[in-house]
Amino acid sequence: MSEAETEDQRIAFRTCPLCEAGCGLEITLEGEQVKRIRGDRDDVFSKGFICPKGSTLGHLHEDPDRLRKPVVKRDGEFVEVDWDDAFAEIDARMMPILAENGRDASAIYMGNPCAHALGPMLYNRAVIGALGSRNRFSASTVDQRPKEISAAIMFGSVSVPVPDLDRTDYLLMLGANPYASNGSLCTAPDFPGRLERIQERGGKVVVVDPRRSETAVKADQHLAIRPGTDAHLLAALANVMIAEGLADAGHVAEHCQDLDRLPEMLQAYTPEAVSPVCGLSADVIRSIAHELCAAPTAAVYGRIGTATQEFGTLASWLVDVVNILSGNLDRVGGAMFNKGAVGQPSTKGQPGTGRGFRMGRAHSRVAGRPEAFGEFPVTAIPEEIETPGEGQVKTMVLVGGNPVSSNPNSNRLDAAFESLEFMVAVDIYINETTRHADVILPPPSPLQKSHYDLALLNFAVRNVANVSFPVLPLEEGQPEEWQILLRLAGVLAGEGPDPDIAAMDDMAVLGVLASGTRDQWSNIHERDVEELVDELGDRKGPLRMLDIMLRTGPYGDGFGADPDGANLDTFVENPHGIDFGPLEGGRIPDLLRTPSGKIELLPDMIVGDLPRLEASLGRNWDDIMVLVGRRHVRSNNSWLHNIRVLTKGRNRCTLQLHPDDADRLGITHGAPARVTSRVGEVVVDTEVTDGIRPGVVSIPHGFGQNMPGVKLRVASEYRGVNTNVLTDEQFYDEISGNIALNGVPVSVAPA
Ligand SMILES: Nc1nc2c(c(=O)[nH]1)N[C@H]1C(S)=C(S)[C@@H](COP(=O)(O)OP(=O)(O)OC[C@H]3O[C@@H](n4cnc5c(=O)[nH]c(N)nc54)[C@H](O)[C@@H]3O)O[C@H]1N2
Ligand SMILES: Nc1nc2c(c(=O)[nH]1)N[C@H]1C(S)=C(S)[C@@H](COP(=O)(O)OP(=O)(O)OC[C@H]3O[C@@H](n4cnc5c(=O)[nH]c(N)nc54)[C@H](O)[C@@H]3O)O[C@H]1N2
Ligand code: SF4
Ligand SMILES: [Mo]
Repeated sequence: MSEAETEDQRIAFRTCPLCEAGCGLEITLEGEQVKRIRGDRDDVFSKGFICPKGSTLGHLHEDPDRLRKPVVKRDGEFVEVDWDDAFAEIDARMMPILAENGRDASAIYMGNPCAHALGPMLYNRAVIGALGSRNRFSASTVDQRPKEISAAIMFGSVSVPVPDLDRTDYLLMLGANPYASNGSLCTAPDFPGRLERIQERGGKVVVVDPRRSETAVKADQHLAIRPGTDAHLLAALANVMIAEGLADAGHVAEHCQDLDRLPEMLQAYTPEAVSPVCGLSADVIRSIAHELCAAPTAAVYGRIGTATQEFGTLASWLVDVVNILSGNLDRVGGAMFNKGAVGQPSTKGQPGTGRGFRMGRAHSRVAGRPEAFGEFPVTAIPEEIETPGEGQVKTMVLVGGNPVSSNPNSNRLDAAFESLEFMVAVDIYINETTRHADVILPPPSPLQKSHYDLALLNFAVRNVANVSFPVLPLEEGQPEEWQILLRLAGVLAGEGPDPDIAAMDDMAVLGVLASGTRDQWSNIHERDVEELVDELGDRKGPLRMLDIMLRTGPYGDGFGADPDGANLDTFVENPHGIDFGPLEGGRIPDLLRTPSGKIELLPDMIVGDLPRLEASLGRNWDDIMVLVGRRHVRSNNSWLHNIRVLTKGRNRCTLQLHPDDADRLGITHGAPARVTSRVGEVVVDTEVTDGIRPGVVSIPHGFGQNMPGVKLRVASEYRGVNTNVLTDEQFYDEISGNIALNGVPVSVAPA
């Protein structure tokens, strides 16, 4: 245990909410002043690891540009108002537009921090319900939607297998750079350290990335693949395993449907056929296939580079096909499934009882893009705002997102947002997108919130859980984020500017408990709802919801059914979290929720898209330059650039360009280059480096805060550009509709 250094100091612990690693923080406070933040050495999962961002939560809290009161736009300028006035403004201005044009004249966009905060995770659904619009969008379709779809169709629920980093002997990693990102769809604080330990125990790490990323530098082998061709490579790995008799799915074989149809589906993808496409030698491809099968244990892991590209769902699917064929799915050291403390579809119900994944239950108005998980792809946002007619989007609700920075074709989207009749944002900053808002409702800073990684702990490489409580009190009058969202929901439901949110919250709890007591799966089956409510005590809001989820989850007390089980109070007593043990193998078939009770290896959606992949084998892949992204450990998408300790130093928003391309194009290191795509153009500082594949350029996303009206004094000074001015909303993965941010055709010239 750490100790405070002086009598006035106290130490608090909480989970860092900034990225998916979820590191434990040890925070030293003096009064309401943060003195120091370092890694919590006693955290059961992160064990003291921290990155440069985690120690800046105090700076974020103190940032004078962070909004502390709602702002309303008057004559083009934001003015601070009190909370009642802000909600009255929404009621007075947005409701008439909805009354006149119908609910589909509105849209909602939910950004990345919604997956990192309890309020939005549990109460966005109230806002969505109250808004009553079919136009629902989120950052998921600029990110992981392909993987969610591939997991849902194969396993029947969003059960995404994660590489068993701590026990594997061989890791093949595609399109991920955890030395910068600290991992994604694989929750593993100190991901870099876990990789190094694979090597220390004699294992091998292979990185597939068009750039020699920080992770590739540390790997045993780096394959500088051509962007957008991971599906080809993975199909070839599967092809070799099948053709050379190496494939052995092990214990999951008997639970796979269509295993016998795979050879025919993948026969075109010989190493020789994909070699010119991927830009990798056939021998190397063959050797990776052999190594994956020969290693005592191995795991294939693909992330953003494999998802946000032209063949995103096929690549995501193939990652698990290769895991299956190499005998590594669902076994120790392979690709395994987490068993989250709050319960998941895979720990509720029975195998063979799932309804199966369905998408396309609705289609967007203008381009007819299919819904998935209740959302349309973000690529449909601009046209839905621009195109007149019934259902034209005229008002927008934005929760924790900055789409003008993060979504494709930013210039078009920016103009579309500008044209909205009304927009309300729940956000802490006035940035590229929220500058278009009419009302901004700021939630408190992370240090004033409770926290639990409801979504991300389901992808953790151990079964762990950790609840955090506020470290600092709220400012006078400041509502919690869930209260803001519920009040907004009440207004949107037509209850006027001051709805009874306590009653709404109570109703929500009764609803959750009632369905739990009704359903067979629950350990509160047929219990009395009122009695259960009493057991929950005085807590309100997300913590009460979380308590229900923990109690009914796999380690929970079942409201007394298992006196040794956990509930929220257990976590009050365990500020460093609770470790429920390593991931368990052999969970298939129990965790499957497909209608067949099997792994559905060749779903129709995949079969329908494979011809597109096969046709691309004949494409001329040379001769065009393509753009990819990257991340830096000191950034977090678009919104931490206002923290000076993170942005100081050299310009990190550079165009990485190979020396051969630089020579050919006549561009020198440090000089500005003009990058042009179908939709836009930027001028950006060049960084000539042999750490990128010839024919590929890279610009990180999230920069370019220097726009009129943005109130981010530090970030606006930064010499960066918005790379999404170049990315193209017409370039997307066919199945999921997810945007292809990588492999975007561009031309480059001296500026
Ligand atoms: N070219 C390119 N573009 C990309 C990517 C890429 O790799 N390349 N990556 C994509 C990915 S993976 C993602 S997830 C998206 C992210 O896309 P978005 O979610 O649209 O963008 P963020 O930059 O994460 O913006 C987060 C917003 O939330 C606000 N915020 C911060 N904390 C809170 C909070 O606690 N509550 C609320 N209500 N608001 C908060 C911030 O001020 C900011 O406005 O970007 C995508 N864009
Ligand atoms: N420091 C920091 N950490 C973050 C974030 C951040 O902005 N900053 N964002 C968070 C979010 S929202 C997410 S989703 C995660 C993402 O986490 P990661 O998936 O690890 O994302 P990146 O670090 O962008 O690494 C992606 C890599 O893919 C490579 N790549 C690009 N195109 C291709 C391709 O076609 N094929 C292959 N094989 N590789 C390709 C890029 O060169 C890059 O090195 O990071 C999270 N963590
Ligand atoms: S790695 Fe992620 S969770 Fe850990 S301290 Fe850094 S930003 Fe926070
Ligand atoms: Mo993301």
